[in-house]
This record gives sequence, structure tokens and C-alpha cells, in this order.
Amino acid sequence: MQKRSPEVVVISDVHLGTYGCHAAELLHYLRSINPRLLVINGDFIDIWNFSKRYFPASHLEVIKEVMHMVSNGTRVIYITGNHDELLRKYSDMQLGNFTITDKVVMEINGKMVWIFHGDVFDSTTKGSAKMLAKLGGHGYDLLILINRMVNWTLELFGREKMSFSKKVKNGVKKAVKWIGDFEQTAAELAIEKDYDYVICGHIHQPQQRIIETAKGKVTYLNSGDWVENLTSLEYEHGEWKIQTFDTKAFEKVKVRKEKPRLNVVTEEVMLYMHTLAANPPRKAI
Ligand SMILES: [Mn+2]
Repeated sequence: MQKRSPEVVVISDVHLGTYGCHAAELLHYLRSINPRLLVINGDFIDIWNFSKRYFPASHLEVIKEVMHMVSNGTRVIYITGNHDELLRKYSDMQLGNFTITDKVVMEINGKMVWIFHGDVFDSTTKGSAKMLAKLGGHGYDLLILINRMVNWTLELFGREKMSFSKKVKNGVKKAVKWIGDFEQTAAELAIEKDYDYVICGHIHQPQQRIIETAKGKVTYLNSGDWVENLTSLEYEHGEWKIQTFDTKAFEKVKVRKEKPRLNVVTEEVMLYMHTLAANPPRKAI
């Protein structure tokens, strides 16, 4: 397989460590690209849900693949989200090609691009976004599990699969218009700051559209997620586009299991995280 080399790739909301995460598909996608810059825009590792002790081999393989990309020369910027906000203590830490931060402003071919996860709007967009935050937690995970069981049954009878969470979210969308609120808020702020592009994640809704207000206009982009939409943003030849993973063409290759080393209970990992959190790194002089 020839790797594609888009200049910049943005992914978000992978939610490693949850049942909903499509790690095998993401692994397949990551192995198909060789970008100069990879931006992981929040909620990559779902630390909120770590207590479940679910962290299969394929999820670790995703982390290994990202590290592999780092060592092969891809610059990786990890922007923290609300499900991995524990890592915000390390903001602006840099290890070679790898950076952790809260937000990024970069210039790409003369255009100013502002990238952040988007949970910062949760407290400002009244009520509606909070529903999503809750949905993003345990309830959402349960919904995905039930959905998988239903789909398994549907497949057994040769019926088309269905997406519960998409249905629920579409309902929520109609009721409170939170997606619109979110996109509008992000765009208004970006216009105020005079940026050309604003890139978010968080709401699991891939998007690419120009938003115009009385003060100006901006291109709003959202990389979607790897729970339902399996999307990323790619920048190549001066253009941004949404890339959707082709599940139909994807052969479900089982990720090689290295038992018992990889197929682990996360207790050690969790302990490590907590230890680090208790001792934030000192700023380098
Ligand atoms: Mn989020």
C-alpha cells in the first residue's frame, strides 16, 4: 500500500479506552498516511472512562502508531480535550517532534488557522452543550454497547445497520440546536480574532463550511470523531477536506494480540497517570 502524504492531518475524539472507539479502523487509516504534521485535537485517550479497565490491544496499537509517526519525522501536536484534560497539566511540553498544548494558531500558506478542541464553550452555550457532555460520558458508552448488540442482531437477519446515537443526537440537534450554537460561537470568535480558519472537535460532527457574520467570515472545520463518523481533516494542495473512512472497503483484520503484555487491565497505566497528575512538571528554565 502506497502511503498518501497530505501536508496536515487533523483527527479528534478518538476516545481510546471506550467501547465506542473504532481503533482498528483508525489504525488502518494512520498506517495509510504520512503527513508532515498530525494534529490530535482532543479526547484522544478517554481518561474519564478509565475506571472501566477496558483498554484492548488495538487501542494501545493506535498510541504506538502515533509514536511511530513521531519517530519517523511527523510533527505531532496533541491538543487536549475534556476527556483528557488531565494532560492539560503538561500543556506546552515538547519532546522532540511531539508537543502537548491547549490550542494552536498556525499559519499555513499565508492563512491563519486556529485549532482547539471546543469544550471551552460548554459553560457558555447554555444547557444544550451540557447534554452532549453527559452523552459523552457513561450514558453514551452504554448507548453504543446496546447499539452494537442491536446491529449484531440486525446483521444476523441480513438487515441494514442503524445508529442509535446518531438518531439521539439528531433529535437533540433539532430540539436545542446545539451544533449550530457551537459552530456559530467558534466562528464568531475566530472572526473577531481575524483568523481564516477555525478547527474544532468535541461535538462529533464533521463539518466544513463558511460562516459569515456582519463582522466578516471564516471557514469553520470540524474533524468529527472515531466513534461514529470515522473522519479526519486533511490539508493538501492548498485545500482542506473532510476524509471519511470507508468501512465497506475495510476488512476487519484482527489486530495481532501480544498476550498478555498488551491485552491489559489498565491499573498500571492509570496509576502512572495519577502519579504524574499529582506532580506537574516544573517549567524549564
Ligand atoms: Mn470533547
